[in-house]
Order: sequence, then C-alpha cells, then structure tokens
Amino acid sequence: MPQPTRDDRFSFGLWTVGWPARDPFGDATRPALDPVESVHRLAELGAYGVTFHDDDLIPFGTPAAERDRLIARFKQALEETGLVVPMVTTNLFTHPVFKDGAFTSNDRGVRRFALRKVLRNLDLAAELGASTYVFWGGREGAEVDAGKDIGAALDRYREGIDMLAGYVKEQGYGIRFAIEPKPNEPRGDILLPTVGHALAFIAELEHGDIVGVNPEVGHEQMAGLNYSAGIAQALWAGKLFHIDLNGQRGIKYDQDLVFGHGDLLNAFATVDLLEHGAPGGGPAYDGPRHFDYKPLRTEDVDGVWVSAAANMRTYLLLKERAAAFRADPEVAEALAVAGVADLAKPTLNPGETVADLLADRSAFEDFDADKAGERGYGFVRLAQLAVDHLTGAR
Ligand SMILES: [Mn+2]
Repeated sequence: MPQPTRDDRFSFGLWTVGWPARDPFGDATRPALDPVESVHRLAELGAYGVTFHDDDLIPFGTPAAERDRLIARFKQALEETGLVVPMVTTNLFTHPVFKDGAFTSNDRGVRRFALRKVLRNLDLAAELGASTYVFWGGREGAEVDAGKDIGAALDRYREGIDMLAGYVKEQGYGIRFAIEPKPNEPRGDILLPTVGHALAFIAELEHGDIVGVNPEVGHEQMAGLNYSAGIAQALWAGKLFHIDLNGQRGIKYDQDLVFGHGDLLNAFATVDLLEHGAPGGGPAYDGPRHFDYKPLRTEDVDGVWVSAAANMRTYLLLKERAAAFRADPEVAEALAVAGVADLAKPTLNPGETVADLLADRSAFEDFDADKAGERGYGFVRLAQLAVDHLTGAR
C-alpha cells in the first residue's frame, strides 16, 4: 500500500485537523489542538506542508509580544519537523466586524481594517516562505438584493486585491494570490461564486498576472458543477495556482468530507488530471496537494489523525489507479475510438481562411451529415473502464 512521503507534497490547513467541531447546532466535541502538536503529527503522517489563517496561529486581538512568541514556537516546530508553509490566508469572516464582508463591507472603516489585517499577515507569509496567498471571501456577499450594490462591491473587491498584489510586487515577496470561489455559506449569496466568476474577475485586475484561483472540490459541487472540469479550465487559463481537495455529496451544506468520501468518480478524474494533464496533452498541476476538509464531528482526537491520513491514502490510491488507467492498452483504444486526441487538432488547416472554408465542398455541400450522425463515440465503454480500474477489477 502506498505511504505518503514529502515528495507527494501533501499539505493541510491548521484549521482542518484543528477544527473542534462546533457547528451551528452544537458545541465543540473535541478540544482545541495546539498548532505545534498539529505540525508534529502531520509531519509524522507524511505531509510536507502546513497552511493557516492568521487567526489559527495568533488569536484575533493578541498583543504584539504574545504574537511574536506564538510565531517563534511555530517556526521552531517547522524547523524540528522540516514542514514547510506553502500557503497562508486571512481570516476575514469570524469576528463580528466582518459580518457584512471585509473588502466589500458597506462600512468603509471595515474595508480599511480588512486591508490592514491582510497586509500584516502578508508580511508573515513572506517571512515563512509561502508562495501562495489564498483569498476566500466567505462573508463577501449578501442575503438581501437591495442591500448590496454588486457592481460597487466588485469595484471594492478589485481595489483591495489590486492594492495587495501591488504591495506584494513592490516588496518582492514572490507570492501569488489564489481566489477561492464558493457559491454560498456563510452568506446567502457569495461574490465570485464559481471558478468561472473568479476567472472573469481576475481578467479585470491591474495585477491579474499574479492572481489565480484555488478551487475547492466541495465548493464547486455545492453549485452543482463538475470539479475536474472546472480545474481543467483553470489549468487551460494558466490560473490553477492552488487546490483544496475534500469530499462533498451533492448540493447541500459545505460538508468538507475526506477527499474521495463524496463523489469518488470525480475524485478519480481529478487525480488523473492533476497527475497527467488533459488526455489531449494539457499541462498537469505541479503545486501542493492541499486538503481543506473537516474531521467528522463524531470523531475523537484519534479519529482526527485517522481522517488526515485517509485524505492522503485516498489520493495515493487514486493516483495508482489513474496510472493503471492511462497505461491500459484497452483504454488507449477506447480513447482513440472516442476521438479524444482528435480534439487537439485545429478545426481549420494552417493558414486556412474563411474563403477557403467556404470553397471546401467536402466541409458542407458534399459532407454526409447523416452518416457522421451515425457515429458511436463509445463514451460509456470509456466510463466503465474507469470504473473497472477504480474498483480494482482491472
Ligand atoms: Mn469547504
């Protein structure tokens, strides 16, 4: 059975294993974990990286001297374990000040406070060597249509991200930003609800060159969307800067299940894409395999570490299965029958003009549409081959 190693580049948020399992209906079922202990346990399990929101490490409102002490002991744990910090993010959602958003709060004072909170944490992210800074705007949204000017909110969102990106460039931090879409929860409707919305927003930025996306499995699936198709478009756009792997079972509240414990077939497609790139020859993903999940509320502390290990085990099992799928000659034949690689061929010939196409009788006048309509693509056979590999039947 595959064992995770540093080379697999698995990373976890402090807030994942550290979630004490308080939910809207019930109290915490587990004690808070010391971030230093989490670093040690994750390293023992085979992770290579740990990520955090500022407040996961330094509780909101901590005085400066205590902040320094908390950072120092965290750094010591990193040194002892060799764990790295590939990504850092900001908590702009827990404190009541952010109840109407951070960069897009109707209250200008709150917007300025939010920028300052991020600036301070960006300095820490750079100090710890992070290369990605995630923006999840869970409170950037509304419940009441008349209560939020969406256009103005997007102006302020753009203003904030551009100011912060400009700061990162000016400081020479070498950090890229990754926007994490989510359709709803905690707000009724969140701005930048899907990968597509986020990509369109990034195209409007002054510093969009260092801004990409951090798609989360469950967030796309909450919107009824196909996660592997979403990250394929982000890869195509050169914008897949980071990923949040977890599990979700359909359109409901954000479950943050263990990776693969939701839509397993889509998890297989996701790992196949991340590891091998698109079948027609697109780029594969080379960043951290980051898990943003929550151990079930029913787990005790031991169960937390079982669940952390389960994420990595699922990934490695799917990686093995995806490699077998790709190497199977029958899969290659099914892909050929389906014409998957043919899609990589441009529709027009090199240098072909509209006039050339109009003059090509074989493209229209003599084209047998009825015959072409008879073709079977064999996609079901391809799907079953994936299921056979996934279940270990091949
Ligand atoms: Mn989630």
